[in-house]
Amino acid sequence: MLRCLIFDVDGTLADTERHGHRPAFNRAFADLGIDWHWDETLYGELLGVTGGKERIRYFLECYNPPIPNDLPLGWIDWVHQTKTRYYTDWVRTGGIPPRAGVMRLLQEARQQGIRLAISTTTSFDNVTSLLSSSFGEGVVDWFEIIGAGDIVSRKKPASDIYHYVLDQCQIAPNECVAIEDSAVGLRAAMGAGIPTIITANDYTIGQDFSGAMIILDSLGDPRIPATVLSAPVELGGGYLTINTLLDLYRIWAESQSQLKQI
Ligand code: XBP
Ligand code: MG
Repeated sequence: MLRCLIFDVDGTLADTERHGHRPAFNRAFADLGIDWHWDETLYGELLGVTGGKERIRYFLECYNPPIPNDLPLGWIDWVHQTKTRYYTDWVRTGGIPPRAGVMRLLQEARQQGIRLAISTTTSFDNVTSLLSSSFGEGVVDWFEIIGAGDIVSRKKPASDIYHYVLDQCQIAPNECVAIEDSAVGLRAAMGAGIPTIITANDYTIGQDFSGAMIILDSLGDPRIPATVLSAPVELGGGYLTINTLLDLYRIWAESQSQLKQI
């Protein structure tokens, strides 16, 4: 039985990578006199590495960028803290709205008594700022558990953050559905045995989503219908309802029991 929906944050709940994280990184680089600019294309590549600090380190190792001589010790943390400040300042203005269909699906899930949780690579404070400012006061409390950031040592595509959430919720993976936007997120959720829905965005649309229950370009809404990229069921009205999600879950559960019989 489906008991819990586990949401990713960046790129899934809202387009925070495009409208928040990337510009905030660039402003932080400029503040420290680091002559780097992560444009849309480059940032799309760098998103293969999750975690802001990890992303900076990966860029240093693999892209051979110029580095000023006079950077203080621990400058990566400094850049990341500065970036986080810019990010949360912007988020707190309500500047990044929920993606299409997210609020609707959250509300439907609550009405049906389905539990909600979050599994993300970004920090707890980034998540709560986004939820309070763009989703509404009190929405933070809709989520039973917010598994975030450095609470686990290995970030996605490792499954640690999903295992953490399952553990905290005291729930089995096959009683949950994860909602992710990226191939790394999909690997993390599926690695923990959780069936996963993909709502791709402009950064992730061409990625390999093999194994996902359904692939959409958003959850969709009556006025902003989703494009279906791959689906075993009809998406009535162009948006994913809880009832369609329950159908998908049944199909997934049947396929699992057939696999066991083989
Ligand atoms: C997305 C990420 C994060 C953010 C930056 O996480 O990869 O690294 O880009 O976050 P998810 P921080 O899709 O799992 O929500 O700078 O706070 O690390
Ligand atoms: Mg994501």
